[in-house]
Amino acid sequence: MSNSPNNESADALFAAPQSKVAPFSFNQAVVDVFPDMINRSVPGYSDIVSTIPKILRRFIHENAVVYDLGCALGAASLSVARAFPQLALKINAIDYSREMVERCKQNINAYKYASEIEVKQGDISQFEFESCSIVIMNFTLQFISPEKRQDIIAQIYQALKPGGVLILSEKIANTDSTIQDLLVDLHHDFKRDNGYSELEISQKRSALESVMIVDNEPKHKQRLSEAGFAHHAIWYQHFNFASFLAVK
Ligand code: GEK
Repeated sequence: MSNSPNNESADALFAAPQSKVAPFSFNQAVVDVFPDMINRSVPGYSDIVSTIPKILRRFIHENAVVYDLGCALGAASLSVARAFPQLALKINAIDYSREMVERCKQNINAYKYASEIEVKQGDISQFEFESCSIVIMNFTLQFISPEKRQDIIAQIYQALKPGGVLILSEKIANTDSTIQDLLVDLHHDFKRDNGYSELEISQKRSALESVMIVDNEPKHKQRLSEAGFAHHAIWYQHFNFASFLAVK
């Protein structure tokens, strides 16, 4: 599936043996293969991106302020803008990686929508949110230090208008170790089925070890409740990849 208008390359970043695997970073090499990488690595990614607007139909309105936090190449922002061509939304797409932001701007500029999509480089753990109706955080919180996560969710809750919604997608860990092992194995099968070799799977795993720290479902739910969200649930799960929705 294609999420960007640029020529896309296949992800072979971890195909050759590396004597020392460096921690994963969202650099130019990753940006160049990102749509291929995320679709072949994250079960349910394209379903989630295409279903988000169907959920948002119930929350969206003319001039709604929308945040796409950790926007990467803008897949979620573009999915929303495409789905509501009649609405002038104010979509704020934010990402920490300069290289992602540059490519994201090119993607966004290649389309014309009623909605304004503003792409900005920024760290969402230090961001000041304006009042908004919708926040999308699609596989981003997992890359932020665990000690900053509660504060980010609390800031999002504060910024949302009553009746506003947060969509939070994450890789999650299962609290039952037998099920956790099974889900990890099924995820590796998913990657094998998508053409990744054992070496690619294991080197990518090492690269992500210190960079992507996953929480379990009770931890996410506790964090959402503590921030103030009275209503939240998982609306989608494929193996150990889940998407929560939380309503203020
Ligand atoms: C999608 N949402 O395609 N502040 C801002 N951005 C950050 C931060 C931070 N502190 N830390 C990491 N990022 C996208 C996919 S990818 C998911 C999101 C993945 C950014 C980082 O630069 C990267 O672009 C993104 O979060 C995570 O719907 O690669 O698995």
